Amino acid sequence: MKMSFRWYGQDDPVTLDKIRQIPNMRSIVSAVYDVKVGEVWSMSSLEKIKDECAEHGLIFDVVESIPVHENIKLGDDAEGLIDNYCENIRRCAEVGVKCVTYNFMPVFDWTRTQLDKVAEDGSTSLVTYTEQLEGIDPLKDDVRLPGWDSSYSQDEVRTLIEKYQKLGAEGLWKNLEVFLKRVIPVAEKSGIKMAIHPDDPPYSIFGIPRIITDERALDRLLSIVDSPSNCLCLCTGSLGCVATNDMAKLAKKYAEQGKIAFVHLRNVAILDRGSFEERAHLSSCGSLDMYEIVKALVVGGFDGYVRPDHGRMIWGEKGKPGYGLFDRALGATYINGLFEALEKEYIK
Ligand code: DNO
Repeated sequence: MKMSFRWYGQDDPVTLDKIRQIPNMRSIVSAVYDVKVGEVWSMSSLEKIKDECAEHGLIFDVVESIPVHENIKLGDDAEGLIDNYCENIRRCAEVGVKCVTYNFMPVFDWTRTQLDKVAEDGSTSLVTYTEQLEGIDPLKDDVRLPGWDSSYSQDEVRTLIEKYQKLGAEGLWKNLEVFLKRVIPVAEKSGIKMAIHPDDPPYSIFGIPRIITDERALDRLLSIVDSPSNCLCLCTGSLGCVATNDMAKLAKKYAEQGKIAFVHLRNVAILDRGSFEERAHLSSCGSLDMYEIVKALVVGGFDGYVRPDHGRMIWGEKGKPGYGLFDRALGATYINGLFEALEKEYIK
């Protein structure tokens, strides 16, 4: 297992000085944020991230994400944008990146209805309550939810939503297929594993299709291009917020197939009707059995990247929702403990 931590670059209040002090920290997960989605990343921006990480004894070898432009997902004049995407993969490889995370979620990336739900112990975390989602109609209301790309105006968001509603799930699959058939061979040649992030949450919202939601979808995705570079980012908190996704089973199956390039470890409490709360990483804090999930990875032979995913805000920390230092560092330490114990037990 290669322990990693997400870093949002120089503006991130969680600095590399701090990240390097977390025990067993190895890799930095980052991206180029100085150009618009769809454009080519400059080599100097990539090299700067690499050098800064190296100065702190860390390796920049995971990218999260090279975002996929909406026109690629919509199959609308996508050719040149896919060319740029391939070029970005080649450039990432030049600075030593080994794994690139991406998602194929229409319009909205991860979606929560509240960012600061106060728990009994005074910590706050991100939650999605279905009753709050049901009160929102993005076609009528002016809404902004956390995780959404703020570069779109409300009118642009409405137009996009209508296009996706028309496209439907099968149309989206078709465009994913076009994308993968172009991108995966380039990644394979560049020595990069492409790790698709599941939809978060893994069900359709506002009548827009979401397709990377369960085991069937993951099987279908992997069958589109047979390549060691066509891989998964197993995000336990995304897939795991619906009880029908058995995370330990999925971890074992895809680890054995060598298809898990990256793991986001996070615990959630599954509530009624699709609602869920993000919780501390420990098994007893949420619905997921983190021990069983890590055991499945270890026994399945997983040797990719792991990062503690979203943390709560604790000890008065203020920062980017889900991406403070303290709770993610506690998560990393817990995850280190699980891996150490399980590797000693099962890897002889
Ligand atoms: C949320 C993240 C996602 C993820 C993208 C990958 O915190 O896990 O935003 O980075 O979906 O493309």
